[in-house]
Amino acid sequence: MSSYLHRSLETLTDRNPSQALFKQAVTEVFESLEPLLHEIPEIEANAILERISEPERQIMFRVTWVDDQGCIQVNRGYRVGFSSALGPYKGGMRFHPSVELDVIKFLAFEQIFKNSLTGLGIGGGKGGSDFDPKGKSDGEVMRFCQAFMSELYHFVGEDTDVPAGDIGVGAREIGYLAGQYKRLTKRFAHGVLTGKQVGLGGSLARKEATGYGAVYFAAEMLATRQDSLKGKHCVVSGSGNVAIYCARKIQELGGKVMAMSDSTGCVHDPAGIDLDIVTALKEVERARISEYSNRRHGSKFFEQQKVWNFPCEVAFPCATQNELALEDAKALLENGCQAVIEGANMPTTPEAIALLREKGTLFAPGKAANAGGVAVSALEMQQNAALQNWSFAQVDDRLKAIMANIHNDCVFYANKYRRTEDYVFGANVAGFLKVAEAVKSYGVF
Ligand code: NDP
Ligand code: 2IT
Repeated sequence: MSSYLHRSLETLTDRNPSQALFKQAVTEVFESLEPLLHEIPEIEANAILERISEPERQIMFRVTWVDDQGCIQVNRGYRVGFSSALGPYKGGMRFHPSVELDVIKFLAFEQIFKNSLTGLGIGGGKGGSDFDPKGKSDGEVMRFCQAFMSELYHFVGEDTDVPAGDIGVGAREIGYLAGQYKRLTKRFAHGVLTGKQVGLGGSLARKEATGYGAVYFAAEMLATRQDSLKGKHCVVSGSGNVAIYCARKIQELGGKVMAMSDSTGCVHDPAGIDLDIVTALKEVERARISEYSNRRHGSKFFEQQKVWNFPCEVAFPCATQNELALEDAKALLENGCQAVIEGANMPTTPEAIALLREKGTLFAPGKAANAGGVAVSALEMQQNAALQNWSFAQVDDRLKAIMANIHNDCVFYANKYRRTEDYVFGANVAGFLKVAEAVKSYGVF
């Protein structure tokens, strides 16, 4: 390891003790940059690694709201603006009890390079809260979102920071946040939030974009081996926004989705998952995935089990970070898995990635494969700014083209540095170079 890289990672650990996820995300990117550090001495001379791994701003705030029993509840809100080198901070917000600064920092850091890969002029940010939407009434979710935006509205804006959804935050929550923004500022929330319902200025195909984009990326990858998703058995973890539309597109392209999951366990369906049931359970009823087995003859629910133990040729982790560990990678390999495409952010542990790569499995990192969501968010910003509404097909065509470009960029840099099929390397280098150039061009600040 170069001494600059070593020093940068040591400093990072010293400055961020007990932020293991943030360190994991930075280490993966920095290790990919090793060959560039020798070739481009300006990276060290301009302290790019130090600057790129320290957030420009980190906002933490108290969120106080009243539950249905009339009790006062206190949560913590976060918004990290990591890098505005390429544009306003852009990234989702996560509402989940596991949220803490470490989680938001790792996600915001990943977002810098993902957003750079889209080529759409957006910086990297992320936010959220330890609020748990599960089991909360609609009124409670609304009051929480109103309280959250009452603090956040000072910091967002179309040229500064544009939040969107992530785990636990979908169109319902974005609607409540937009409503409160409007109430406080007397301005329409156009351009300040993305992932809005279509009636509030949202983009068609935003809901589908992350999942569809991951499958478009998978199709591009398989095509490099003269292969396709047609007839492939697939497993998809999670059953939220990303997982559902990933599974839909797999089926549209002729693949068969054998298993899906949530945090309680997974369902396996030998006839292939019926997505109308999953969508009704998750988008309408907000029910648990175990209910699927009650509605579909021949399927089975496995409590607290992951989808990785079922035979498949292609696996799509679409739930959460570090959900695919070394033993899961071993199970996938034993069962004949040929490709892993990350719909979620950092779902595969470094040990699992190393094993999959060593065995020749195609592996797509989230910052490339799940960039479709944020890309269509940027298209939503374009539509809002131009007071336009594009058709589903127009947005979907742009999404397809963007995913193909990201794929090409990954392959280009992997080949350039003789790291054929190393999409982790290709994505990190392609994403980094644009940001590094911008940071340098601005001068020191
Ligand atoms: P949702 O809230 O819609 O769904 C999340 C799914 O993952 C649920 O099935 C949930 O199960 C499961 N899950 C969440 N946390 C855990 C956990 N700790 N252990 C096990 N299962 C868990 O979120 P999204 O689909 O939007 O997000 C999924 C992933 O994709 C995240 O990593 C997110 O960062 C990433 N992503 C999202 C994008 C978007 O546009 N929404 C864009 C790019 C990436 P349960 O309901 O039981 O908690
Ligand atoms: O991780 C992600 O890219 C997202 N949650 C989507 C961010 C966005 O701004 O649409």
